[in-house]
Parts: sequence; structure tokens; C-alpha cells
Amino acid sequence: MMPRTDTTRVTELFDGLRRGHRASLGRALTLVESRHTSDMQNAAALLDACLPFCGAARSIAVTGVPGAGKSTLLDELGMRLVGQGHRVAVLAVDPSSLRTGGSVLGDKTRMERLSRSEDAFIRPSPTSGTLGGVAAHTRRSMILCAAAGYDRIVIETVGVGQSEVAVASMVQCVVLMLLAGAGDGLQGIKRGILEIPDIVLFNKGDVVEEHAQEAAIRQTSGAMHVMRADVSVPVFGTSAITGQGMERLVLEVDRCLQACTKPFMPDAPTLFRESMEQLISHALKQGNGPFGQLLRAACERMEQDASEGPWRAATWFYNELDTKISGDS
Ligand SMILES: Nc1nc2c(ncn2[C@@H]2O[C@H](COP(=O)(O)OP(=O)(O)OP(=O)(O)O)[C@@H](O)[C@H]2O)c(=O)[nH]1
Ligand SMILES: [Mg+2]
Repeated sequence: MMPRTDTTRVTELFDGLRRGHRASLGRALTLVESRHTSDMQNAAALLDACLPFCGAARSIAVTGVPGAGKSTLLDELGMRLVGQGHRVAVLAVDPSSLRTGGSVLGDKTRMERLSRSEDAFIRPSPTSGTLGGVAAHTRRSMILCAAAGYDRIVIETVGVGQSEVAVASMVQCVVLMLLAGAGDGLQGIKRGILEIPDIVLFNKGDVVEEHAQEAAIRQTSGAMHVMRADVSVPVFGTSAITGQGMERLVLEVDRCLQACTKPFMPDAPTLFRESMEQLISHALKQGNGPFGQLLRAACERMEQDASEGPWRAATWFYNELDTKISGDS
């Protein structure tokens, strides 16, 4: 049976969050991360209430290898955005979930000025897997932060794997951070990565040799030009420490957001479909849920009966699901 929504709790959170109370936003984010069935119901009600208040926000992702300088750069970028009158929320996303509390602390210390700013909110990545996976989690957090009045939602993601691509597809401006001469030269990076960004930075310009930095920028610009002839992707050097290239970064991000035709949030049917896909694919990976059990049963059938190949097992799974759903209705 579907648990009831705790209307008082949801209303309290919603009111607090809309009034800009940090604690309410923090609790709301924790609520949408929860996998307790009763919390899920409340989270859904809260998200539905928040969705209409998201329109003014814009989203940016900063992605790159571990240690590229994302957090340090975000401290600088965030402060500049705050200086322009924006309210900035930073969400750290870590799909590998390999990071320990130490790094979360690292994120906060690397964003020292931003974490002290009244107009900024920093949320480290959740420590455990969340409902529906990384992308679903990001979507939900973005909605809450936007409804709480943050108009620049910045997502820090590590690496450039499948989850980052999913996260990148959700934002309006993707900044890719690379390091010249650190295997991030064109030889070292997978070219597919270059499909993602709207802006490419070569960071740590203060310590990388000038000619190496210039060569990396030139090569990457050239490759971009060939691969994505229809768009002009700025590629330039930065230093999160000295501030080199930061003015340009603020300008390019602004330009990108202005040119972006993608809304901050897609329409409700798209959000619903996306959410269902994420939930189902996540449910399949959870061993003890109903999907996981069915998946295991299908695998056991294959083990016990050599004639039960993968396609037959998949068909069996689908039919079982169909029967269950029809039986329950
Ligand atoms: N010299 C120099 N060091 C930098 C620069 N940007 C960051 N760093 C240093 O690089 C290290 C890693 O920086 P972070 O900002 O934590 O990097 P990150 O990409 O957020 O790292 P993860 O979150 O662990 O993936 C720190 O010691 C920073 O001080 C830069 O532009 N120049
Ligand atoms: Mg970081």
C-alpha cells in the first residue's frame, strides 16, 4: 500500500526552503536522497511543489579528472557569480562513490570563500547510492536548490564516464577541465569526451609550461573544429590559483547560458519518463528489490537450464513482470 504523505512535514520544508532557510534546504536534500518508502512519498510531494518555482535558475556542470582543480576553480567562479548578484548552489556528484569523507571535506575546504558566502550553498555528494542513481539524484537536488532561490546551480562531477554524460545532458552549460601534459593531451583523452562540453579549460596554467599549455589548447581547438564544425567551443587556459582566464570563463559561461535553448527543466512528461527510466534501471541493479529478485530468478533459470539463453531469459523476465503488473491491477 502506498504510504500517506506527511503534509505538515512537506509544507514545513517547502515554506522553509522558499524562505531561503539553509537548514530546510539541507533537510529537503536529505529527504530526496532517502530510500525509505515513506520518505519517497514525501519527497515526491515536495518535488512536485517545488517544480513550478524553478524557472529562473540556470545550470552549469564542471567536469574533469580527479584533481584537475574543479573545486578550487568553482570557489573562484562561484565568488565571481555571487559578485554579479547571483545566488550559487554547488552540488558535488561522485558516481564512483569511492571517495571517502576526507574528500568531501576537501571539496568544502577547496571552496573556502564560497562556503562562507551568504549567497552560496555547497552540498557534497551523498555518501551512499541514492534512489535512481546519480543522474536522478542530481535532477532532484537541482529542483530543490532552484526553488530555494539559487539561480546558478553548478554541478561538480568527477571523470567523464557514463554518469557524467547523463549529468551533462541535464545542464545548460558544460565546462570540461583538462590538464595539459597530464595524459589529457589529445592522445590521452577519448575523443568522445569532446562531444560533451560547451567550454574546455586547460587548468593549472600557473604551473604548466607555457608551450605545453599552448600546444594542448591548439590541438584541442583543432580537434573540436573538425568534430563539431557546427558549434564554436572556446578552449583556453586557466589558473584557479592566480585567476588567469577566470574573467573569460565568466563571460563564456554567460554567453553559453544566453545562447542555450534548453530549459532549466524539461516539461513534466519528459521529467516523468526520465525519472521512470532512471528508477527502473536503478531498481534492476538493486539485488533485494522486486526487480532484483526477478533478475536473479532469470539468471538462475539460465544456470539451471542450458537451453535457457539470454534472450529467452529476458523474455521470461518481461512476461513475469507483465503478469505481476496485470495481476496487481
Ligand atoms: N598550481 C595550481 N594548483 C591548482 C590549481 N587548481 C587547483 N589546484 C590544486 O590542485 C589540487 C586539487 O584541486 P581540487 O580543486 O581539489 O581538484 P578537483 O578537481 O576538485 O578534485 P576532485 O574533487 O578530487 O576530483 C589542490 O591541491 C589545488 O590547490 C591551479 O590552477 N594551479
Ligand atoms: Mg573537487
